[in-house]
Amino acid sequence: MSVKIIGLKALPGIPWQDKPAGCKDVIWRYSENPIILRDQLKCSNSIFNSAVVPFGDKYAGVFRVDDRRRNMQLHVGFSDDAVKWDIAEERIDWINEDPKTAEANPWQYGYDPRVVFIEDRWWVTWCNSYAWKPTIGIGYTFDFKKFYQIENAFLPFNRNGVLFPRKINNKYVMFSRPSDSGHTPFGDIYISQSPDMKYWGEHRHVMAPGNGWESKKIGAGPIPIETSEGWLVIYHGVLESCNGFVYSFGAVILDIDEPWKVKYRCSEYLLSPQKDYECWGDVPNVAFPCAALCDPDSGKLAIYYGCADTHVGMAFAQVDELVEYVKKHSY
Ligand code: BMA
Repeated sequence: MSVKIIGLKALPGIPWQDKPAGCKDVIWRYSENPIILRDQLKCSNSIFNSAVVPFGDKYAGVFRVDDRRRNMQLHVGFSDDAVKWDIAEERIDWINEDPKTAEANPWQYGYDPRVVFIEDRWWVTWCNSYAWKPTIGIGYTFDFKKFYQIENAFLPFNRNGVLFPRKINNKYVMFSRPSDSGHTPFGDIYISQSPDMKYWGEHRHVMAPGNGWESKKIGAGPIPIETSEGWLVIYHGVLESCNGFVYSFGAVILDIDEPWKVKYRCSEYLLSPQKDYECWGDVPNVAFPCAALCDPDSGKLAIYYGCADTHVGMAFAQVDELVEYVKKHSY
């Protein structure tokens, strides 16, 4: 492989699929999509925008489950092969060890989780309700059994908080996307930095909306992947049509030491909602990526994305091909 993938471990047991003959795209969908169906749980109206990670020699994840009261909840799940998931019926019951934090921020709702291992634990970020307004919640777990919540990173209104997988220049680094209280008609990606996961500052602008497919708003997706070419970041972009928003995803490569600096930004989307399960559901025309699993030796990549705010799909790529594609179509 021409592109080196840094800091990731080999992935066992995933039933990878090769690019289908004749496929012209750099990303291809899993043939059995969607991999998680909306009614997999007794309590679920829908299961989508979810985060998965390697855990021991298997896989674990935090899943967005909108229950049948249409409340947005986070549930833990486990898998042997990263495709068939066993998701808990009960939502995660966050432990808040600081009574002042617990009092200030009782659980209301949470959605669109991301999960990443940094140093000694798995960190979870999500869109968390504070005073019934969205901002970035943060928590961690050592074992996917007990989950601890700490202070929210920011004031409302904010969404799409995504951590980098290691400190950069001795600071934790997180993307976020300041927003409004509703279905925000704007949105740029920013970076914030923190010495301790509690106090966030040194905010930097990364990117504004761009070409048609991402002309309304953008937001970071899976955890960035460190490569010899820079941070490979998959993100969603939104187009506003006469029939509502259309969520696709694309990719950008950021500078390793100053990740607010864009090196290459792909002018085209990589995947847009075109299959029935992406176009039909509670919110039509949504492909919303929240996680990616990457095997460093083979460069195989599996991207997990919410489909139509209803179920979870999976798509594959080859990291070196993807990096070359982004560079070739950069503007
Ligand atoms: C965004 C978020 C996502 C959702 C998307 C499309 O604002 O709420 O959770 O997938 O809208 O409805």
